[in-house]
Amino acid sequence: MDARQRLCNYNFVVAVITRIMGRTSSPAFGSLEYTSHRTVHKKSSLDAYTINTTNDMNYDSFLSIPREQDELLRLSEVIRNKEYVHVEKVYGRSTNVLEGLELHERVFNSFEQQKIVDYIYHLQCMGQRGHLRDRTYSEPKKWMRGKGRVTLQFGCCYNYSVDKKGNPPGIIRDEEVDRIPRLFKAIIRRLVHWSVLPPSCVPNSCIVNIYEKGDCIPPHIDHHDFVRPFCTISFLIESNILFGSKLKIIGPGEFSGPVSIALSVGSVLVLKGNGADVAQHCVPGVHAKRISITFRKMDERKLPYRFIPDPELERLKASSLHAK
Ligand SMILES: O=C(O)CCC(=O)C(=O)O
Repeated sequence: MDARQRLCNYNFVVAVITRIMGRTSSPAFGSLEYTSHRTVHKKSSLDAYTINTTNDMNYDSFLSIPREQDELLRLSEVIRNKEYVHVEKVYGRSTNVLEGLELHERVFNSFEQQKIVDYIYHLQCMGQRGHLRDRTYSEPKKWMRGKGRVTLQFGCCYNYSVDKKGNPPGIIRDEEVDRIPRLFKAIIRRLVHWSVLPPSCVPNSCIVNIYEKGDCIPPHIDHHDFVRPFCTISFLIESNILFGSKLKIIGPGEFSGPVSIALSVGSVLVLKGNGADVAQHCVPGVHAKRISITFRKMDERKLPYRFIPDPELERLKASSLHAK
């Protein structure tokens, strides 16, 4: 039994004891798999949780900043870099392949990171115990260094390459995964209210990547089943992301490219324009455990057949808080 499984078992025991004692657990963790009362359609425990608690809990409290004044202070501390330039010849033309990239740093502080990461570990435990929908949680077999990383998908099932059933890369429209959890909706709300993402592009899907030491994501351009902009939030360690019109694969988890951008902890990288569509990007094998969450809005023509829009996300509009 490895440390992760021990933690999973520990969380399970704590949750059961908590339930027996009739208390609810901390909202940051949620009592996801154990809220079995009034279950509506228990295909996934996360679903049961979402359905049962829609009106019970204000998800703002997950990332609570008590007063508007504090939020303005926090907002003023965000560092935004929107001036990335790297010129390459693309189809014979000099092109800034980084046009459209933005890095917003200090969007999440260490306290918030802790809540988010703890919650992700909790989701991972649920996945390991089979309490999430089949395609929500995926833990690939490690057969060589740099291969595979744990992923959790919400909102839609995305296929990175042709799967066992012959589905091509992209959104698998007839596959269901769990809906976006409340804490992640609170994150989206912040991204829109803090002008990291425009209200016209509120994400309705996300992928959590849990990288162990040595795990990577190879060079790619995100599929056009997702509209632009989309964004990635980084947690646990600072790591580099490489960009370039043609990134090179040197070996397992080893890549090279002309531009390396340091993704600080709590930062949000926004991809659009050439930065999303001309340049490839990749994360070389990480030096220690890392977690990222990529939020994306699906092209309306590619929505899963049984997709139900989330009213809270639909209502999201730009707040009166103004970014720098
Ligand atoms: O982990 C990251 O920062 C990058 C993730 C990514 O490129 C993706 O999910 O497509």
